[in-house]
Amino acid sequence: MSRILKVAAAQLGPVHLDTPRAETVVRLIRLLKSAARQGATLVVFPELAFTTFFARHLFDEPTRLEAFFEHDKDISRSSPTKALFEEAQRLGVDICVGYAEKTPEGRAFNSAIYYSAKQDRVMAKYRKVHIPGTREPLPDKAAVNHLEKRYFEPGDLGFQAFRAPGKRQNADGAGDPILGMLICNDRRWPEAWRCYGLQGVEVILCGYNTPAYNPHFWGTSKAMSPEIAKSTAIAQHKLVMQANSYMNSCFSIAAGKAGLEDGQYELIGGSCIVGPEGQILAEAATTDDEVICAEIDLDECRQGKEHIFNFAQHRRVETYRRVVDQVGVTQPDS
Ligand code: CDT
Repeated sequence: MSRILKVAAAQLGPVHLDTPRAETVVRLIRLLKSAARQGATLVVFPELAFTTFFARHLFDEPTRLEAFFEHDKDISRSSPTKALFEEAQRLGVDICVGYAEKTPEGRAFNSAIYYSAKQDRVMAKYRKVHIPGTREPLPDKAAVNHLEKRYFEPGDLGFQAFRAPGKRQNADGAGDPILGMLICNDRRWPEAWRCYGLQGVEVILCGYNTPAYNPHFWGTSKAMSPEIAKSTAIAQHKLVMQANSYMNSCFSIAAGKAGLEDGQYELIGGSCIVGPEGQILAEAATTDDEVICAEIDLDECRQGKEHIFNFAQHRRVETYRRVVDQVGVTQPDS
């Protein structure tokens, strides 16, 4: 019995500092419509999809910073973001989208939500856990900052899997697809994937903004050329999506923001859809607005889940203590 789903990643080309939110929403809707035309019923959008990657900037004026956050509790009902959700409802397409969340208490998170068209509501929220970069700007004035630690708290919702209602194709007793969300840097942490793997996740939805070249943070060598750094960043992105999909026997959909923001800050493209054997099923060819689609059969997750990565049969938790008891490295004395 197959459980087939057509899914899409909606890659977004550059969004600039002064790009009005409404203009970006129009582009997101265009991508959504294109995915729907190709038959997709689930579309993943990038991290911080409504704005530029503002964490590279230090804002002196608090109001300037606040303008990048969504302050409404339910962005599927407030302007200008609600237009995207209304269109998803009209098309019957579920969406996962990232945004900068400011809670009524003033807490700031780098968040993603899952909107179910069938239920016409946001039915799951996730907040990025591993916050990269620094709190303070780098002393080197020429450096491109990455101030996520200044602007966001670590997520407090954990890695909670959920089912997408109504996305089961046949009534063979299998439940609706089990999904989990990740945001950018979280995709590099196997602990995050395993938390979802242990809930039987079948599809990971991941939005990202990954710099192509940022020698203060990025790359294995400061001497790396921008070209090598970019191809390495793309290779590492695919490596973690493919390896972790394989090791948790699940599909994954990665949607990036790409291209040159403000004419000088380059983000990698490489949006992709990966299968449970670690194989790439679809991959973006550009660094601009682009939709990629794949038909996925969720039952293909079973081979791995029932055999090589059958957790119940093979995991040896008595040997994994360090993974939760220890944060940093403790080297052996001898
Ligand atoms: N957005 C995000 O999390 N980007 C990181 C790069 C951080 S470099 C300090 C990433 O893992 O792609």
